[in-house]
Amino acid sequence: MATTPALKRSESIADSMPEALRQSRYHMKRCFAKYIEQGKRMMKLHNLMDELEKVIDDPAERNHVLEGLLGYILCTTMEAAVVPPYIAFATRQNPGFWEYVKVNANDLSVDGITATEYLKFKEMIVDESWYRKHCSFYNTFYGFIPPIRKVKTHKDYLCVNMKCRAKDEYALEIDFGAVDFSTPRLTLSSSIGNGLSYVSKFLTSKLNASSMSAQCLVDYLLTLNHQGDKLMINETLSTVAKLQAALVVAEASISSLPTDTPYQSFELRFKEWGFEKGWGDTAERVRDTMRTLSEVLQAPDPSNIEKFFGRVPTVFNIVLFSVHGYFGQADVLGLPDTGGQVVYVLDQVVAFEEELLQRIKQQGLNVKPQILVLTRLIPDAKGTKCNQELEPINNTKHSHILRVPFRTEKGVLNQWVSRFDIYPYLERYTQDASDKIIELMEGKPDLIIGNYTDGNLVASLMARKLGITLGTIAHALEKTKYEDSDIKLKELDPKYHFSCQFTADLIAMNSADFVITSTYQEIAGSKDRPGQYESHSAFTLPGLYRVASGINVFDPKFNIAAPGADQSVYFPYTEKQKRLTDFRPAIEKLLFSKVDNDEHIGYLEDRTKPILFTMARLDTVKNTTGLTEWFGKNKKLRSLVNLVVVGGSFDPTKSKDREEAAEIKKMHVLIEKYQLKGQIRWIAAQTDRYRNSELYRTIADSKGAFVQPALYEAFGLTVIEAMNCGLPTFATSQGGPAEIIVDGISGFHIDPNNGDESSNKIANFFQKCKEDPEHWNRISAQGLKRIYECYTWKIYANKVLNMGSIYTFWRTLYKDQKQAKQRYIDTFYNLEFRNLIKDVPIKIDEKTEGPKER
Ligand code: UDP
Ligand code: LCN
Repeated sequence: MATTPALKRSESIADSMPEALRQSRYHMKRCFAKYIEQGKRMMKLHNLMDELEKVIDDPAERNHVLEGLLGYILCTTMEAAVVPPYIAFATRQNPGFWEYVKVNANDLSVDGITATEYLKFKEMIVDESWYRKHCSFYNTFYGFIPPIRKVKTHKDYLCVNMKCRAKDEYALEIDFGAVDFSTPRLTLSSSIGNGLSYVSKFLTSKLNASSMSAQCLVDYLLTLNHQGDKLMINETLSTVAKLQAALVVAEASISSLPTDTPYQSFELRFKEWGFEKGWGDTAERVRDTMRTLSEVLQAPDPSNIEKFFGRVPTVFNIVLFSVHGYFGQADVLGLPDTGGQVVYVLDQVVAFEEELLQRIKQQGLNVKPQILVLTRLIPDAKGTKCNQELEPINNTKHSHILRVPFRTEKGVLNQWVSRFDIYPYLERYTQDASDKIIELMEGKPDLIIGNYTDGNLVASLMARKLGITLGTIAHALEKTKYEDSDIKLKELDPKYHFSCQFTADLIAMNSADFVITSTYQEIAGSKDRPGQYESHSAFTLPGLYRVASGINVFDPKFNIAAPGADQSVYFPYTEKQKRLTDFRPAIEKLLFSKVDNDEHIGYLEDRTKPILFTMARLDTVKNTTGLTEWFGKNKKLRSLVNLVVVGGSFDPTKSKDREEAAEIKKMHVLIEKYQLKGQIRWIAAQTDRYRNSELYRTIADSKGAFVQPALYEAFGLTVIEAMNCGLPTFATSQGGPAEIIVDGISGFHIDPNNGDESSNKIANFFQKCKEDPEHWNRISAQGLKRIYECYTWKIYANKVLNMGSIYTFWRTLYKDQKQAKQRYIDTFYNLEFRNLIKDVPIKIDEKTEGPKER
């Protein structure tokens, strides 16, 4: 479509749409009549466009309409709810900016509506379709349609109850915005995700605005301690004036000392003046930190504020929650539900510990940091170490995995539980885990970080209980992974328990002091696609509750801190001296032996061809079967390369994971259907990251490429692993990878919904490499450059620890509002979440062990 004009800055869709419709009134009357022809339903942009195409069949005429304002408005439409005679549009001109309008199809009149009104339209559609289904069920089984009040079963109740929802004036509506009105907000889409730097700016104006706020900073510094030992200042310096004066004296006194004089040599004198440890390890560092604080107190500015908080000793002990399992350091990757999150958390701990040790040394302190990763202890550990309570974390000195079992009324639960069914165990787990943590750490941690819905919920419950700063990491918010997962609640809930999951997500994201994301798109999407968090701003779970304001993506709590890949494992194929040559014979067999066994099936007839490689858990959303089908269909691609797929296992009856079993079956069907034997090698899930890294590099030796074809990928660690190994990478345009790779430069984007286009793009690459081998080298080198510039754990750890420090102060400034919001969250948790988990079946163990519940 040709480029269309945007609205003037001041114009809303509601203002401009009447004129846009007037300009093409004849066509629009017909088009809107067509939209409502089929009655109540939801329409996506492509449905709206398809209908429009049918109505205006002359392409020139159609282009004329679409090139105008109307085309622009339609293109900003994310979805439309058709409830004759109205069509309600949910439009989004820019990330985070939504506007809702309704158009009367009879007279094309336009009215702006609120998010709530729009959601009611959606509910009416769902209500009607359920009621219809309900009636037909009764008709079939009982030969009559029930009057609305005669309900027998719980299901009936829900149906009838839901029938009334859209019209129910008192239906439950969740509005976090109403209890969160005083914290400052960003206003530009481009600033979203830069919370840390904006908090420094907001702090600047707050500290500038009143002497009260500067006193808050002094009061905050007075609270700092490590296990009861005061840090930075003591009560002698209890006011801004006293602190400022003492800083001048202290700075003057150290300026005459050699820069490397250790703190201990002037510690006693400083103590008399009211200073405690924590300013630095040497005279130079102490002086610099003091100068920074003096400048902040004199005339605050964001860079000094950020620098000062980067140095304040606030965080020594961190607890990370990554609850669902299998969580371990060996033999777990590729097991159901165990993917990138485990890799991320373990690498994150190593990076945190290194950064903490460096900071503590520079603060002049003699403190051992402690990091605990809390996960679930699974007695039936299937040969992994997931039944071991305490496990030191590799490549760290002071960090451990602490496993605490799930308990039910029958005692300890022995078996693995899918992440979708995990909710009933979490409250008791929080209690048990908190007790263990406090025992092991001999006190409270300074920072709690949750991972994924379950870990975030537990982290928020514990942070609330102990009054600790909370950071959350979603990894993947399930809501956007499944199309229309909100209004399809009734259909999806029995399988995925999304009602619990979305409720838990809302609780955690609203409890968090800061939210860590891997990419911008995770928060606010792109021009055309809403972000994962953004999709929680307004939505409805018909029959449960309506969310008028779930999260605000302009909240400065959002921060992008992208993970890296362990570069001692994932290094370029060109670093010959480091290559893990011991794996060569095993990898040779893995790729090329001709037998089928438990580890691999299929074979590669022509081993001189480059290898097209993919590796992922065998989830539907990973689309490994999609890639296999694209390959099967594309003759040119098949002539150029072999396909190697790592993922899942081969016997669907043995898989415990619902989605995996279906995908396994599909893989077998595709191999048969496209006669792929001889050109495909399907390798079962791999659990050794060292061997995997060598596998990536072996594929690079073959001048092959990595493909990440997911229907949607939140971030995609495999993408950066492959790029770290120097392997040219094709990755989905849907989600995080689109931000990691600059298309055509450091790799390629592929559209998972357009298999032909994607497989041709891959085939063209290999064709081009055949003609110009330098092409392969260029993409490989650019991929590495991109990684080194943006995706390393060092950058990550520095950013996140700065967050821990600055948000710990920030939350004290908004204490009252935070408390009010917490009360709202508590109510939501108690009255909604606790009820929802009652519908999730508790797993029955074949054998249980451990103390029985009295
Ligand atoms: N992985 C693995 N073996 C497999 C499949 C995946 O070791 O059979 C690893 C992969 O190397 C990566 C992680 O699991 O480190 C997957 O992370 P990603 O972010 O790509 O996806 P997720 O599984 O978290 O959705
Ligand atoms: C979960 C996912 O789905 C991936 O996209 C991420 O890379 C992984 O977690 C680590 O954050």
